[in-house]
Amino acid sequence: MIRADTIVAISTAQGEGAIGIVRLSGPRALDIADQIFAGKRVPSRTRGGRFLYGRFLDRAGETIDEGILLVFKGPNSYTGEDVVELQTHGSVSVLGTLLSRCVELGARLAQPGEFTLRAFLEGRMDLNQAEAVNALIHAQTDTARRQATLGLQGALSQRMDDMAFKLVRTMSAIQAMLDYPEEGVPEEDRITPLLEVQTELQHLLDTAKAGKMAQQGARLALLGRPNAGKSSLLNALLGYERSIVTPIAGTTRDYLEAHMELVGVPITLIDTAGVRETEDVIEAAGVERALKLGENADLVLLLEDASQPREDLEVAVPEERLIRLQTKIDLGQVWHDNRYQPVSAVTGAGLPELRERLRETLLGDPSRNEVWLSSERQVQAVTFALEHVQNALSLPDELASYEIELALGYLAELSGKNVSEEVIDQIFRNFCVGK
Ligand SMILES: Nc1nc2c(ncn2[C@@H]2O[C@H](COP(=O)(O)OP(=O)(O)OP(=O)(O)O)[C@@H](O)[C@H]2O)c(=O)[nH]1
Ligand SMILES: [Mg+2]
Repeated sequence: MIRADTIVAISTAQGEGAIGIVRLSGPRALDIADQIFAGKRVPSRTRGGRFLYGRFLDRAGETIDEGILLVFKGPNSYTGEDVVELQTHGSVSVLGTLLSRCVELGARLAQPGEFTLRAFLEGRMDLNQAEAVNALIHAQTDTARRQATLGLQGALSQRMDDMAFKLVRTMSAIQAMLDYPEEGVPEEDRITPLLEVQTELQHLLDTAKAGKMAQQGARLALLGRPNAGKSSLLNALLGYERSIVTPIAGTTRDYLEAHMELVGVPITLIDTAGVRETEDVIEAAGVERALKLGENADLVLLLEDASQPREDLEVAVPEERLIRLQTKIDLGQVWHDNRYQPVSAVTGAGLPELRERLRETLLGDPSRNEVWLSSERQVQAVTFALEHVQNALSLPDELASYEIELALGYLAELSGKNVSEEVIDQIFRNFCVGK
């Protein structure tokens, strides 16, 4: 499929840098390059995969900058079309002028993610891989990067293909059975592949939580009575003194956020005001905020001082989003409750166990070496596929065959076959311009 228009964008980040890149893709990319570039060779008469050194010119023939021009001839390029990259000094003015010149010569400004969209439409990558490109660009942690790289290499699509193969095998077994009922079909062709696919889909769904966390991160609120040690624990987890700590109850009044990576997840830690009844209007407003933040956080660390008589605090947070901590354990423990995990911000005792608990709660236990489901779109398709595989297991042959076909449809949708334009738009809208 040949697209008529040629797109252009600045592909490097905004602002000054050592190098900046303007990228062109489409049928006129080489023609525009010929007009903008002056060097020993002419871009359109160069073999793909080459780079040329020369000058980039404006309309009057004056030099905008010196630089390097890279030529990729379709279909051997990122988008599958002719692609040209103009590498110059990373100057806002140089890049802006080059971009305008390309538009003057007939290119159109690219939409966010339009280069990758073209790569997808040209069949250079499937939709899972396109999503992984964006995930990689936005990856904030090592875990997120690893996952995106796996996705980019096609790990998810490979698993889909393996499952589709098994489903097709069952379908033909059923077909044979319907056509030649007297022959009979061995169990391993009819049931076993379905059971295997069922297990595999369930397993994939179990990775969704980790996938979402690794990509989107989590908000962790520290809640407790005044002086419970919230600010001290925040500082201990961060590794520096971010929040003010004093022996005076009511030190933290407004909430405070700090960002860090914990167990491979981008985390926003939120220190809050100690919860108590108070006449002080400022403190009362802080307490109200604290409780609200707790309700909206992905996880609440509820802190209580182990060295003081119990002063229970009830919060409106469901158990699965709650980790109870007994603080200042170095000062001794005057009460016991095995729902509480002991920690000390001063000695660091219990912090490794807390990190481990956070890893389990936030990520579950998926293997780091396998690909995790990372988008709502993927989770939905896998959920539906699983539903139909389960139906196929419980229904008689004629109906099972139809259910398998539906399951196959959802697996195909995952890699981008038969998806609506709307879904595709939605995915690429979140991309950067120039990718
Ligand atoms: N020995 C010991 N002291 C601690 C520990 N954690 C906090 N403290 C002390 O307890 C006091 C209160 O600590 P903060 O971290 O300010 O407590 P907070 O929960 O933030 O208090 P508010 O901001 O008032 O709600 C300070 O004097 C800290 O030094 C701990 O693990 N061990
Ligand atoms: Mg505090």
